[in-house]
Amino acid sequence: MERTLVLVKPDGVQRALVGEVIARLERRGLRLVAAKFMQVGKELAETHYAVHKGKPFYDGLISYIISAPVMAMVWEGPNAVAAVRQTMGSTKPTEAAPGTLRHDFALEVGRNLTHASDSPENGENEIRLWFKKEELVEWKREVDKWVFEK
Ligand code: IDP
Ligand code: MG
Repeated sequence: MERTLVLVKPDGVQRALVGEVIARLERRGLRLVAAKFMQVGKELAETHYAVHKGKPFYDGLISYIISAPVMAMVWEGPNAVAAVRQTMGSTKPTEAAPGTLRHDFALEVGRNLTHASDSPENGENEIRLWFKKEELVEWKREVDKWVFEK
């Protein structure tokens, strides 16, 4: 089953939107694998966002992500990466489709509430970076057969 890393970033935590993000992913049918509420250190932030190093928004992005706690989670399901990014909406909230989290709860790209892995491969790498193997919970739900075709 495909897995993806999801972060409710500091603005989402401060604005009490952690429950909203979880509720939408749960209702979509995705299965929660791991979750931890944590303060992000500079080293983890820089490793996580290494691909953006050198971009004009990089310093602001690092200080944003370490400015307050985040809710880090792993979710799984068929096409979990694409499904979660669709539920989040486009990076720029003013370009996000109505009904997405970023459309419904954000205005600025530098305060866009959530992170989600952008490919299955990056998902695996990000999950390895943020979680220990023993923090990932393998489980089944009674409802799985009504959500997952196989
Ligand atoms: P994503 O979060 O939708 O995958 P990325 O392009 O990977 O978007 O950028 C990572 C994060 O960096 C964004 O979610 C946003 O918080 C921040 N960011 C991206 N572009 C800008 C920008 O132009 N100004 C400020 N922050 C930005
Ligand atoms: Mg990204």
